Amino acid sequence: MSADVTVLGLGPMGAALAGAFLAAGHRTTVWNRTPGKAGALVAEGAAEAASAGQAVTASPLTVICLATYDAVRDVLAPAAGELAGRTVVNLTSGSPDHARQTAAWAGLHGIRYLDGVIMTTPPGIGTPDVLLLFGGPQADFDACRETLSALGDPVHLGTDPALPSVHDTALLALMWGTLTGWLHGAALVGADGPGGNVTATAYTAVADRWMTTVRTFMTAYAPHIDAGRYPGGDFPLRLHHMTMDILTHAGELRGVSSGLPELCQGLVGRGIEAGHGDDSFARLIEFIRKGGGPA
Ligand code: FVH
Repeated sequence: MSADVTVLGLGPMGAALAGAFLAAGHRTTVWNRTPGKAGALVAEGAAEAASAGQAVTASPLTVICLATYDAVRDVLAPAAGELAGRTVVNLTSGSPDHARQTAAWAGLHGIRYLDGVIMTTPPGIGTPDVLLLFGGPQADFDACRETLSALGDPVHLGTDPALPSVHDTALLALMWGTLTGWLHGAALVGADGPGGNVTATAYTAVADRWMTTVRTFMTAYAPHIDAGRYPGGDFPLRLHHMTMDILTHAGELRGVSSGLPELCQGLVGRGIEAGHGDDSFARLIEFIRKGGGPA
């Protein structure tokens, strides 16, 4: 038996969520502040409710996905009575404080609450390996895990409702850092030789293989960060710095922007100047953390 689910908010993401629940066979009730956005979903079998309060009484589980947490408060507060004893999964983007405050509010009203983030854009919803991250009581997550799997791969990070938001920004940092490095590489290979003879597509096929090695670096360095000890092994900061010279020089030869190599080399240089040339790359976390460097 597929569980019934209510979706509050039919922006691009809310509509994609509702569509995925319908596609997975869940009886789905939808509501949006501004009428007129439910037509396509109703045609696919959704029930449209006249108010948020009416919508939440249709299902044991309500998924809310609005523009802001202020909007979430505006919508949920008047429906608090109807929501008591039911579960709310909030997939609105916000800060860790937003998540904790909303969880505390839900607790006061006897509402089961999970905070979550979606690590994709609307067209990715319903893809089995797309990450959706959740925080809140384990039992509440377990109770709706199967329903949420209609959206992608739901992962429970822990009982703290702020954990998804904390990971959201960290994963965005990883994405933009990685994409900037990839673009820099595409600019380098595209500027090589007369007319630039390596296409971004050809370069990306090789870069994709290289990411396997980059992942092994992350996996090896993470315990260094957690332990606060950074054994350099056969690839210490000193060697990173020398290798970065090659990158800087290659950019100069091809007239490619020097912003990224300068950023990397500046950071590694600070580590070496502070006496950490024999340490691993992970030592640089101390120059990135709040305060910008060790005492
Ligand atoms: N779209 C995306 O790619 C990203 C991917 C990652 C996560 N986000 C977050 O999802 C939330 C919803 O995003 P959205 O794309 O659906 O569109 P938004 O424009 O952010 O939200 C539109 C809905 O919010 C409703 N809304 C706004 N203010 C209020 C309010 N005061 N009371 C009730 N509802 C409100 C709006 O209603 P309406 O304007 O149609 O009446 C839409 O339903 C968001 O947090 C992203 O960061 C999406």
